[in-house]
Amino acid sequence: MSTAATPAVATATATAAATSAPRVGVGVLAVRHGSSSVLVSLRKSRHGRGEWALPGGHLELGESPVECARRELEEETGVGVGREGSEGGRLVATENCVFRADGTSDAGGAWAPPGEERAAEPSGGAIRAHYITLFVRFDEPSPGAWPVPQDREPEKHSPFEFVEWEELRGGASPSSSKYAPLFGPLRMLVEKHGSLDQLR
Ligand code: 8DG
Ligand code: MG
Repeated sequence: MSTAATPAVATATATAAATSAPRVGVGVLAVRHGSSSVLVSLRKSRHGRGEWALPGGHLELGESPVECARRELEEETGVGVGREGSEGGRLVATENCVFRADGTSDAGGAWAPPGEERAAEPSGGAIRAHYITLFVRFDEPSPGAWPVPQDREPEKHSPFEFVEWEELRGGASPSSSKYAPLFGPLRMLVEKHGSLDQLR
């Protein structure tokens, strides 16, 4: 047992490319009316290329999480959500995601209080990026209220499509799921929440 508990950040090696501090990302849960489907697409940018992710982006200076979510959803899919009512947006979850040099990601946190055993250091290598993700949920207020999502940033991701939460979780056969792998923050969220009803 180790008694000298040291914060993980003090021992992990950050690559030159990694930012010196965690950044804030926003992931948008855009839920189709009367379903458990959310918008996802396959990422083409270097960070998370080939992984399925929610619409989203960086929280900009002075923005609220809900404003950021509304802006990113509109920019990336053309779906505009109102400021009032049930679709108005709620912060429903957060995740802490550390992206490693080998392409894996984890929840970080090998720290333990003095006298308690530290968790093993994650094995994925140096830190490439570290994001706190704020997940904001919008609900389509009535059937067909939202326009069909547009492919507005084809260089950054595949066209967005609605996919059932159960399917994102891997459905009956996770190994053959079309929607794998998931981008780190979404993978963490999906692993913790068996249904979208738990994210209200
Ligand atoms: P921006 O720089 O214009 O704000 O964003 P973007 O051009 O849309 O880039 P992005 O890669 O989609 O988003 C920027 C970062 O936001 C991404 O590299 C990591 C972070 N991020 C999270 N969670 C999520 C998520 O669920 N979806 C998306 N798209 N990005 C997320 O931390
Ligand atoms: Mg984006």
